[in-house]
Amino acid sequence: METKVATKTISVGVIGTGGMGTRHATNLHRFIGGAQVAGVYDLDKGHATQAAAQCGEATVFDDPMKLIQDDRIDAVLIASPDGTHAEMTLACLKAGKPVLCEKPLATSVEDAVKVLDAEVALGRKLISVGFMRRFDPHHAAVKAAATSGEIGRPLLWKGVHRNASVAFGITGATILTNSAGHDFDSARWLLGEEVQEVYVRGLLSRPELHADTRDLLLVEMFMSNNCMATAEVYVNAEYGYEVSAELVCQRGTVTTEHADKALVRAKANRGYFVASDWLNPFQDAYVAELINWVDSLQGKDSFHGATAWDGYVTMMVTAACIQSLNTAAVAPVKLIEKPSLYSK
Ligand code: ISE
Repeated sequence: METKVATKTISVGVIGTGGMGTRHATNLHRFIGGAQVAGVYDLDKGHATQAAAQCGEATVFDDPMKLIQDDRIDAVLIASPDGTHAEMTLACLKAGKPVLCEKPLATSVEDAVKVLDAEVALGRKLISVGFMRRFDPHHAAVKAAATSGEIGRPLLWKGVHRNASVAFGITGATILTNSAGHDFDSARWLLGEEVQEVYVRGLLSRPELHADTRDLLLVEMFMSNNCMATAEVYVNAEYGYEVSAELVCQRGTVTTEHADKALVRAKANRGYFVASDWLNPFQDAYVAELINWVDSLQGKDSFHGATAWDGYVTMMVTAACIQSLNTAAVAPVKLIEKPSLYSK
């Protein structure tokens, strides 16, 4: 990540102040000493104004492009709807500003390639992508155990990704683009290998849903170096939100721990609460991601999270998964050669 003058407070503009954008903005304001929220934008100006009020002195912009170009903004955090990410990220590159873009980096292969090409042409890594599981302590512990060498090399990644519910009529393609991207990134990152082929099947969990819905997906990934990965992505699990990952290694396995540690006795039951969405289970990860991002902008550290290359690869895997789901056949993932910018 590019360096700025060390210790300069980074003025961040936040685009999109729905649940995720507001969480990032308030995390920046409360927990990140080296940054301030200087601007916010949302299509719903009322939302933007509410978020600004929680973050001190932020200016409410009425146009995201003006926020990106404004001299008072050093860096941009994009948390607007998925379909806007590529265009906003390209505008940040044009303005020469670092950007932390929520996943997905793009919603089509064409746009992902456009963004990657633009950054490679610029020759500077300005883009970071919000695959926050890379900063989650539970996932990081799995990575550390796997790379310790104690249990041999990882062979298989197994993921479970459950959401309580999603909007009526959502398609398998949207779930693969919006939700499953986390699993593709987690598998690549934890195995340290690239996806070569995928096979996806999906089903409709309840007859009362739209007939085209595929809300329970099984994804199989065949990876480089003779590794495999498999994910259950179920977005209408009703009971709550859960994510886990397990690595089967040559001489042992390692699995993420659940975040909720308190034993609760209530309603003739003894057990653990389950979160209703991702904001609290991944709160530590969101904060760690922001700390590392801002440190990298201040020249104190390099950014350890996902780059535009990872965002591009995820979109390529997503497109292959959509093809596989539609054809019930194995689909190849054909990546371009990794530009040298991302090997540094
Ligand atoms: C959401 O946008 C997220 O990022 C969550 O982590 C994921 O679990 C959910 O499916 C997405 O919609």
